[in-house]
Amino acid sequence: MKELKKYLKKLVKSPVLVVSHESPDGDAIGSSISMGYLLKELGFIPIVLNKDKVPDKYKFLEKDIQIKCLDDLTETDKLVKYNIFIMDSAKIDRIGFPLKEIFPNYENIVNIDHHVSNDYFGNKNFVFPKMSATSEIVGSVFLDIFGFINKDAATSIYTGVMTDTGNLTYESTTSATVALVSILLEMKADFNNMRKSVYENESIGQMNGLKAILNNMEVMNDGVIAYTYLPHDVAITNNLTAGDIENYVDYPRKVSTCEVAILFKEFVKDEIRVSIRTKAVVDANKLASSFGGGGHKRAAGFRIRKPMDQAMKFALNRIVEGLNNNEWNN
Ligand SMILES: [Mn+2]
Repeated sequence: MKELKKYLKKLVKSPVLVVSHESPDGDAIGSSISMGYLLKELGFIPIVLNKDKVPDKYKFLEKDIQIKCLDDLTETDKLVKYNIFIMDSAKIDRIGFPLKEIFPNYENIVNIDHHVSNDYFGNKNFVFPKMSATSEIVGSVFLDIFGFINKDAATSIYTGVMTDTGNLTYESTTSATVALVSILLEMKADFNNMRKSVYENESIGQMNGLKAILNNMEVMNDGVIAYTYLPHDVAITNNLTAGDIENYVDYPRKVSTCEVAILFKEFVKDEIRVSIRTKAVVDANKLASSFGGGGHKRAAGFRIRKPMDQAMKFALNRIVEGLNNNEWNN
């Protein structure tokens, strides 16, 4: 963390771009907006960018700093020699667009992340797997440099930390995480607005997605595996994006016997996104890595390019086999 502080304080004034992963979640948005505020405090005029639109529930975080899409940038904007900060992304391709093609003249990649599966793709890498959220990294370095965090940045960091830690209940939560949250509240983070926007703001379409997910839920292996799926037609009819249902994998995890919860999602035909959550024994990152994905110990994901029924059969067979061989234990 000292290294990151030193790096930021010595950073030569140059154009900066802040990017986080596609289908952004609370931490991707919280960490990139708060990084934008931090860079602003340091005297930069940052551009914060994401391949995808900000999900409605996180729009309340866009105040002085807003998140642009690639279409918002002109051709001249794209030719600038940027220092590019990439937030909350374990691998460079998580940003969802070819960096070199879109920004051919970029100078430097600064990789700021907390995924254990991070592959150190940056020219500078600040990877802290013990941090509960990338937003926690930004929060602690912000505080370290300035001794305060402005209200809007504090709200962004709060949102990233709370959404990535299951409201401070996952194992990734440390006493430092809780201490930071306490400071964020002192800095007037708008927790009320966060709760209303993020947790009490679902559309009927999302509820229809949830109905399908509950309807399709099954258990196997004596209930150790609980899985369900979101069919393509339900996703399309209800106009659902990954961000809309990011937490619904928590439902199979609620089953008492469940150790591995799985949600298969088909937003694009024959491209199945698989979310994995585990409770205590199985390392979700190891499990997902064996399918070419990755993530954290309790939350990870991967993709399978097959029709839904084949993808489910393939993944479930392999997961049963792996669990029987204790392949992915902590
Ligand atoms: Mn994160």
